[in-house]
Amino acid sequence: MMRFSRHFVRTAASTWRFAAKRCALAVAFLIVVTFAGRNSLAQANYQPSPENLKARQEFQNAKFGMFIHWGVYSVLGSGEWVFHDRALTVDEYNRLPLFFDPENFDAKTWVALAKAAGMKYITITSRHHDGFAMFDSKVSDWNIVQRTPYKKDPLKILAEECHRQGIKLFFYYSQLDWHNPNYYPRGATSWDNGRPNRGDWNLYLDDYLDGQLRELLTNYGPIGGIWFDGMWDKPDADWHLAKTYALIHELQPAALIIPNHHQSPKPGEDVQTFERDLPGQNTAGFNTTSVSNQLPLESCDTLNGSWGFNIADSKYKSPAELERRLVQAAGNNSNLLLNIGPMPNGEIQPEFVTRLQAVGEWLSNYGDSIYGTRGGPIAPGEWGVTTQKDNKIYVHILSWHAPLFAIPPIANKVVEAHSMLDASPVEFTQKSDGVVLKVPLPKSDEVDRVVVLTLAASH
Ligand code: H79
Repeated sequence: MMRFSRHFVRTAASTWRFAAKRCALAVAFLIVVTFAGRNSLAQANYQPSPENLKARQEFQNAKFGMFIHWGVYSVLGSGEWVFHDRALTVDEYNRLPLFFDPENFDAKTWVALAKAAGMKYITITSRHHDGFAMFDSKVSDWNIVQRTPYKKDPLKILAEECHRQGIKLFFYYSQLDWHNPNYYPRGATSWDNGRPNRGDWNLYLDDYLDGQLRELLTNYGPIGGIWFDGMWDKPDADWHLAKTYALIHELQPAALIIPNHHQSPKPGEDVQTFERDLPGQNTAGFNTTSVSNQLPLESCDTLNGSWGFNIADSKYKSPAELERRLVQAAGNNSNLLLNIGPMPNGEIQPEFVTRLQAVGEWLSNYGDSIYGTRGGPIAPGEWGVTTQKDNKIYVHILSWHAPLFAIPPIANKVVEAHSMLDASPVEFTQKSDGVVLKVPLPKSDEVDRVVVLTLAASH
């Protein structure tokens, strides 16, 4: 009996141990499967977290952001594509960081300018297509701290200043890389720049790209999100998006993923962005015409014609053009991300500064019709757009030639109308077939005649 029971006990114990081991294995297997599944499946069934949904609302309320293209390419004053456009070799381009020493870079001035312009967030290139990290990266030495005489991390300095001044900071990140040999097979923009004809694509994505994103989402405090660019270089490649997107959402659930891939939004993405276009218009020729009715929208454009500093580009948009652009974006339910390319010495050229300050001044009068609004009830047209907030509709008349201005029917009763210019009342008649506003012709320097309609609460 004793023997039996000892034997039984031993057997039972080893059976239990075996079962426990098996069980642990099964659990481990399940965990692996669940996590692997989470990467690929969870983004497919992506449910944005409450923090993310809140961040989307805040993003939409912000309406106006500053885009900054700044890198070692700025030294040549020929835009951010100079590596490609001059078909330089990697060895040649490797010299550029040696001359990048922005002694006048002052984050306080940059952030103060964004604020003076009425911008609520900044999106800066953490690295562009040259793959050069403008931040302290341990993933490779192709970065500003290790390769330039400047030796500092400007993104760190900028992030701290943004946090101090209450501006959200987003990082632009190019998935396309003209420098790393593991960006292979190469894409549409490739040229023979001295890289070997082999490379490990998985290593590029899983170690290099995800490694740098982990740094950006860990070392700079809470960030607004990641603005991806360059996927269009290899539209059919497997970019391991589910894995990368899951990583971002895991590290910072409120960070928004904003991909500039020119396609319809994919699972895991939080904002749809349009390059040099209002949503759906595709005047640039490479954007998609399908516009999400779920995601916040953003449209980006340049203040002159260039993204990175271009010494030969004097096609500055006037303050009036910029203000109209912002109004049109808002009326299309979109943000405007307006770009400047600072100089290699860290300064922002005066032509940008004065124009941005003028837009800021305009916004100090008209901001109520932009910030916190959504696209209004009337379809945008040649004449202008509408925005709305609470019980107000802002009719932005950008072009009109008669003292009477008619708009289509509005569901709620209009109880009051006034001009934002001087708060003077605007005469109007509302009938079932539309609303007619009496608006005197514009003054010659008037950019946007904003008529504010106050609606009765619906019953
Ligand atoms: O960072 C700025 C530009 O450097 C970058 N995006 C902005 C925000 C940019 N790169 N290219 N473009 C903008 C223009 C897009 C050109 C394209 Fe094509 C036409 C992409 C796809 C078709 C050229 C031809 C590149 C691939 C094929």
